[in-house]
Amino acid sequence: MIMLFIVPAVAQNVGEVPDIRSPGHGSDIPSKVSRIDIIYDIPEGDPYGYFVLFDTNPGHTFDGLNPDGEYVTRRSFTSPDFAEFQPDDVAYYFHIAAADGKGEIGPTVTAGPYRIDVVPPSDVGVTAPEVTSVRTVTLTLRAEGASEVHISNVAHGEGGRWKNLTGETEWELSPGRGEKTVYVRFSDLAGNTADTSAVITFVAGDVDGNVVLEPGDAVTALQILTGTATDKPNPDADVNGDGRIGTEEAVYILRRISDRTY
Ligand SMILES: [Ca+2]
Ligand SMILES: [Ca+2]
Repeated sequence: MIMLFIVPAVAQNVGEVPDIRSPGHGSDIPSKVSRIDIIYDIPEGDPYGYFVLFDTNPGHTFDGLNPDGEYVTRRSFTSPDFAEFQPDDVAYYFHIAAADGKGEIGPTVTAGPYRIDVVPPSDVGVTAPEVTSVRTVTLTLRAEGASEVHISNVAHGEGGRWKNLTGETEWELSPGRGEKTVYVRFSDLAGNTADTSAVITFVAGDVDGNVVLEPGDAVTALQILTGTATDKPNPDADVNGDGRIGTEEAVYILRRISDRTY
């Protein structure tokens, strides 16, 4: 037979531990700093020391039967280094109760969650057209455990802006022809990053927009010049940046074709 006793509430000799805070961690904010420093003030009563415990449980009560955790006498405590558990946005809680000189334990106070994330995004990738003659391309992005993405024509994490991660995004390639590298960096909320990239070849002077540079493009450029073109030209075929398709484009196209460098 199991007897359950309900202990009547007695006046406790020590009060709740006040002003529990972490200098390095905000509550409920993911961080890659894998040790949590905690400081606290002196409770009312006559505290001799403190029972303290970090775990992933939002609720805990220290009492005479269950004084687990560690016993410390100072007013600060640092967690173990949680990095060894490779937490990927795991919530940790800090529990504390003061004890008086007779070992009587006061009320338990819990602080947190303190979210620790040391795992960068995984399975990252970007899919893009290999060849294009349109300056704005669609990128398909994928990543596990990422919330933001930085895309750049310059380098990973440079010369662009961080945006919320979406599965697809439009991206404008840098000016000029040839191979363009698009640098993609993914980040989680704690700032752990993972990089990937795509190489896209931009075909300049593709007036008719079929992504191949050929004599027909020069013909179309000349038709536009003489006002006899029937189809709208690809506006990104403008190679000299004057906003029009004309002689310069026709000359460029014929020269590129003869060079066999597109
Ligand atoms: Ca992560
Ligand atoms: Ca063409």
